[in-house]
Amino acid sequence: MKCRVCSGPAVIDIRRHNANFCGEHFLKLCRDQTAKAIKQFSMLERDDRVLVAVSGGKDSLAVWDILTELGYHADGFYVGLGIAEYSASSEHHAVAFAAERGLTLHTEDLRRDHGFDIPNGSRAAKRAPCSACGLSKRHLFDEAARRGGYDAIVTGHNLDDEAAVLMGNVLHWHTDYLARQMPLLPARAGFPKKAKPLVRLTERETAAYCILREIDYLIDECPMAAGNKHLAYKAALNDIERNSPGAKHDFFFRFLAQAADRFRPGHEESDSRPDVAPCQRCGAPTNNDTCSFCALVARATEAVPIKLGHTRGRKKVSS
Ligand code: Q46
Ligand code: ZN
Ligand code: ZN
Repeated sequence: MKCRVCSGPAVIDIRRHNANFCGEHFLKLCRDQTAKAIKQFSMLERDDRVLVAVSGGKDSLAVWDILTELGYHADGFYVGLGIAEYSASSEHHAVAFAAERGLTLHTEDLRRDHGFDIPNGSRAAKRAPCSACGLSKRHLFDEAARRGGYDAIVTGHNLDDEAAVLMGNVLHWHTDYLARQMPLLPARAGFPKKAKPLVRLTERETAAYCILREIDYLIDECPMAAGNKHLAYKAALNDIERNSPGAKHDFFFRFLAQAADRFRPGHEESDSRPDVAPCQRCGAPTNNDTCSFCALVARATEAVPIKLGHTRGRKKVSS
């Protein structure tokens, strides 16, 4: 197996590119594909201050590493979810990555700063754990970016993630979600722009990137993901991809090129969003008097007697 670029010994085959790559040229391919996605979707300006949502897993550490390699000013933001050993280990990996590279990582902790954790809080609020978790992370990333004056929030979503979400949205024709399934969501009404620069890479490739770059990432999946439909869609797409290399890429990128416009604001099939005003509790932009996160905090803490710590707000752990 020879590298397509230099004919040296290859370390990875990528069937959808019909090519093999040595370590050096595979790392270059990952950086090039990320730069191509940033350019293709006008995700970032060269002088943007970027806040990377870091979980300690392969994708978030890979995107943080690649953006730094590409010369972007990228800081990290980690949210502690209070999910037993998983959260302890994910924080350890995020903190260690930042410390080893002299990068700035801000942290916030649901239990310490907001009085609940995902397992107990979601039960008390009668929400699915991933729903409470997603809502909390979106809110806290937005707020951290607004407070810190960041221009963009970057997440490590890869091609497998986006194709699986698309499959779920198409299967159930969630047209309002299809309208937002773009690799770049522009800034609007107090929310910073959100970008997914890894959409041209699969999770196999981000894992290989981390191994070759000697990035120590959290391998364990969140225990709350078990039974998640998203995982079933990923497995189904992997089956299809095995017989038809490139199908996953075409499914997602041809949707973007040929169908996504139909669901965007301004098009008759898209939904229209009402104006936003500051949340009466936290000041975040919201469509209601109280934002969804503050409503979740109220319900999640009613029945959960967790003592608040002394430290509120973001904590900078490394720079
Ligand atoms: S961390 Fe949170 Fe995921 Fe765990 S509780 Fe669900 S959403 S599975 S990215
Ligand atoms: Zn090579
Ligand atoms: Zn609020």
